[in-house]
Amino acid sequence: MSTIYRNSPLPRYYQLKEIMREKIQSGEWKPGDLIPSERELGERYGISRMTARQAITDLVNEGMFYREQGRGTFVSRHKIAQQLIRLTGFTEDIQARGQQPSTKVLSAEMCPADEATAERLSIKPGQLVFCLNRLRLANAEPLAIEFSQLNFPGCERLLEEDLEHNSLYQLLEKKYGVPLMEAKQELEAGLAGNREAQILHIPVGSAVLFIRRTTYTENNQPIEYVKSVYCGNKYTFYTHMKREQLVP
Ligand code: 16G
Repeated sequence: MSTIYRNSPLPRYYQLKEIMREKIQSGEWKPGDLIPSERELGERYGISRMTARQAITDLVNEGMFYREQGRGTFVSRHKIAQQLIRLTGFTEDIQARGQQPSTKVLSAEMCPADEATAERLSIKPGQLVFCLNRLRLANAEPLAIEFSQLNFPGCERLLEEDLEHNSLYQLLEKKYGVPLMEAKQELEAGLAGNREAQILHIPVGSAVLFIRRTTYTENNQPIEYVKSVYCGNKYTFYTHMKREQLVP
């Protein structure tokens, strides 16, 4: 993406963020580089300064950029920290490690939401949601089983997608116009039962990590509730924490 599409369902500041992210990922903008000013970005992409400011501020908050008083905004040098606070999906995570992601779809169907799912997705129990069960692999080795339940207008169209060869997050953002804004996640240690052991090719009783994630689009609207089981010995979760500055 290198242009801002006026009739895209994605907000303009969000499109600009993606453009700037791509410039960093492709190496066009290097750590320590001064990025164009709000005015320059506004002129280049035909958007208002306010919109450009919102995109820059978001990337400053994500740790991609840092501001220096009176000098401008620069690309951060702390590459790892960026990865830690960005909301990413499996495909992106595995590619960032230089490995080859792949997927086996175990099932994909519309099914009624149970109580717990309905609560997470702010809908009524029994409402039909898109349910996707996938085995996720890295370099052809099974890494995780993910059971995703999605609800947004038109989510049933996902039934027609090739989810074996496409990233769900990329489809949501690029094709369905559903920007992913934030996620809440719970992690819990556990042991693999029969079913998990069989699918993940690990012995019954191996250490696994159970993860539950709720992902939100704009206006705090939950769209995805995912329950996953990760092989305990193959995945590391990093968190980057900052101590709050005490105001004297
Ligand atoms: C991650 C997410 C999962 C999301 C998936 C999308 C965790 C624990 N879960 O695995 O919620 O559905 O990515 O991946 O990180 P995709 O874009 O490759 O389909």
